[in-house]
Amino acid sequence: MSGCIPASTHDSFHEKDKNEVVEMSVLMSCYNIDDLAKLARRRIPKPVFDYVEGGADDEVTLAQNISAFRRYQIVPRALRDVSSISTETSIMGCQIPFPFYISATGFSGMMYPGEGELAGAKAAAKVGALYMASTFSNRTLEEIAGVSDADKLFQVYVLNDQRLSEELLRRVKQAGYKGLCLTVDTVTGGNRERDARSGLSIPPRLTIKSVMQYMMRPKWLLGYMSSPHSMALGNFPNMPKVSVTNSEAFTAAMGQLFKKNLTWADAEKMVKEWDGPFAIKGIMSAADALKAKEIGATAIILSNHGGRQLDGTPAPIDLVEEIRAAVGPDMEIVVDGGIRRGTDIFKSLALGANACSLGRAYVRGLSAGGEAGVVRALQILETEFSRCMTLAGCTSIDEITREHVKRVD
Ligand code: LAC
Repeated sequence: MSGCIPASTHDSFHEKDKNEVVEMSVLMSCYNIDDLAKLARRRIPKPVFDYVEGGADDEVTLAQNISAFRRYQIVPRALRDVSSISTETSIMGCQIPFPFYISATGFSGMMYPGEGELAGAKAAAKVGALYMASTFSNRTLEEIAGVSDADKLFQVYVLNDQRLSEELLRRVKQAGYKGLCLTVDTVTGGNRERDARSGLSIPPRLTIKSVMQYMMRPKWLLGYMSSPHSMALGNFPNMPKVSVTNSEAFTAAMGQLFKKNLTWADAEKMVKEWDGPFAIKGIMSAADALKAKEIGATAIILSNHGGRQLDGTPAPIDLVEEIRAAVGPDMEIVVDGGIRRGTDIFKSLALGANACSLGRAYVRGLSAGGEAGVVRALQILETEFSRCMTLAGCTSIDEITREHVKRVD
């Protein structure tokens, strides 16, 4: 039977439609963040998956970031009118619909070839969430700023090359990023043995060790090979390409790129020059939290870089209470590390944090399905978090207090 629309057009239209419906139903059948990881594992090559999921040394900190949340139990309050609840709050001068946001993760072009960071930024804008762009994005900071009018933050690594660093900050201001976040836990690369074993190189290369792994993901491979952005350090077009062939080379490359003698005096200068919401990411002690406050930072992000840098450090959730007591009520505290459930976010807030930031939790969505996958990750956490608030008897973020959580050892 033949219709009026030429068969080929007709078919390709329906094919595209059908693919989108199938894709949506695949994503909708991911019921939690771990399900998104399972889907990502089937879609991206093993070396890239391991780069995302792996940690340093024995991955003790990586595991503890997650398991530490089990030390805290939620104490719900009963018989409260929860017919209407609001999850809205603010962080870094931005109004946000729920107390978590997308944290900076480098090289998104490896997780989602082509669009890379643009997919995450568009997804964030779709649900009103905050997106933090990384210094080491594959797309440029201007391209990321350009995909939506939504508020965005920028994560900065200070480089050895002072001129490049200054130029970067000038561009960040110009592009309209609302807040700056200085990462301080990456003066050299962590020892990531999974990457050495899987033969990961940055940018990915077909090595003898990894060739089969890449061939097994032809859709990813095609997208990666055909994108001009995959190999680029978007923000530094003139910098020689970072080409890292194993974890020792990664450590060496980081050592060369990053300013190793960065001090509190440099951070203070940056706070003054930025003159706006400023976070320090990688704070792990009350003493450093106080120092950050003293130099005028408006926020601290409690983070061990997702267990990717120094193994053996505590889980961020275990630091919240002590650090909140040290800095007082006004400084913003963000918990970064191990967030997999809405209840983790609730526990963080109950202990004294203002918000949580997501690394792997959103990258799993990105790797699983680009923009739609990130939207799915954010929706999952939003639904879980607001359900948790409702069941705990809280109708607004202010109502989540220390009494809603108890520590069990
Ligand atoms: C990492 C750096 C790039 O964790 O932030 O891999």
